[in-house]
Amino acid sequence: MLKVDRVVLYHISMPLTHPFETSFGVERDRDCIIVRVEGDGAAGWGECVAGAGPWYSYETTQTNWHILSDFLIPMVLDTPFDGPESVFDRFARVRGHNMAKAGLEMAIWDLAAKQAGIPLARILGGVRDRVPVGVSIGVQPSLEALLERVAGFVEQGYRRVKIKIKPGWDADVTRAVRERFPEIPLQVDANSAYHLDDVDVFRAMDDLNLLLIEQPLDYDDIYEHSLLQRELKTPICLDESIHSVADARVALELGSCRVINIKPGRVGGHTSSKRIHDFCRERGVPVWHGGMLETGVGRAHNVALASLAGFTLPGDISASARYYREDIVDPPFTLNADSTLSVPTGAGIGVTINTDLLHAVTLRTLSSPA
Ligand code: OSB
Ligand code: MG
Repeated sequence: MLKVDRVVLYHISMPLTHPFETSFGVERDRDCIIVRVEGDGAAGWGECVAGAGPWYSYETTQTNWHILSDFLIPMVLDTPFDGPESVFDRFARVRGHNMAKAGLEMAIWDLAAKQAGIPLARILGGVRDRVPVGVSIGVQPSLEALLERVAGFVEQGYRRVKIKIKPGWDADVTRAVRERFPEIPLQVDANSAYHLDDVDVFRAMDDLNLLLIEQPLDYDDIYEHSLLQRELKTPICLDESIHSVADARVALELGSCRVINIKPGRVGGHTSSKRIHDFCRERGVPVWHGGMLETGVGRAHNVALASLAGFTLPGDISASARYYREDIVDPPFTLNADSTLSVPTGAGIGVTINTDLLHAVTLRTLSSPA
């Protein structure tokens, strides 16, 4: 039996070392909720990946706070769980709000792993002790700045590069990066900035030997992606459009993509991620682990999940220093020479929380029961 006695929410704001610009806007700070759950003398940690505004999806820090405090936390404190795999299904009564669900669900997975004294990666079914990673690079002020930034990350040892694209910053810049770095595994992410009649933009990138084109069309579209995929040799990868194993099934049946990006926040946590992973694996469809500029708490969860066998493409899980001057976990995540992050070997998420720094970046807290 897995019993949660107390849940504490921390709404935090941490400055990013560099502004992160995508087709939906610029982020300068990471505004999010860190979740602590307590049970049987142990504490588990999770992170809600929504940001301050509803730009990537409809969820925000404020909706996460509301859904957690008014609905999800009471469901957890009510009744013990058989195990962490049953948390997601108990939350099914709440429609949507996957990022709110995931922050709490993943904290409970950490708690369960700590109570069992084993690494989170192990109870999730991970098989790797290091996970291959790349770097996601935002829109830059100029092409020169972009080429310099790519070169800097390549020098640091990142062996897979993703660049953000948006109308006016797409095929030409991608071609320029490909010409400067002819061999580097390269992919692009549009964050839903295009429409079907922009097909020529993607045709112009189709001969650049890209690993994939991520979420070119609407954030909630699956059908039109199937029409675009037919026109391209390059695999389309869906991010924003996939919220469940049911969505993944529709996308693969329709031929809307050949690769899926799994972000546990977007799909409701580890259990839902594992279902999508297992479904894709059975069908021989590669998955990779996306990122949401997580602090070390979310990053530790991502590294553990990405250690499952089906995560065969490099993840958007860069080292702590790529995002933050100082991370809220000890030790921070660092890049290995082979462009991997090591999966922590301690119990649960395997990193400890730097509580002084956590408190320093906290805007408000809520403890249930008080
Ligand atoms: O679409 O993958 C995305 C960051 C915030 C919101 C959406 C996305 C991203 C990234 C960053 O690409 C990946 C990372 O955490 O390094
Ligand atoms: Mg994306």
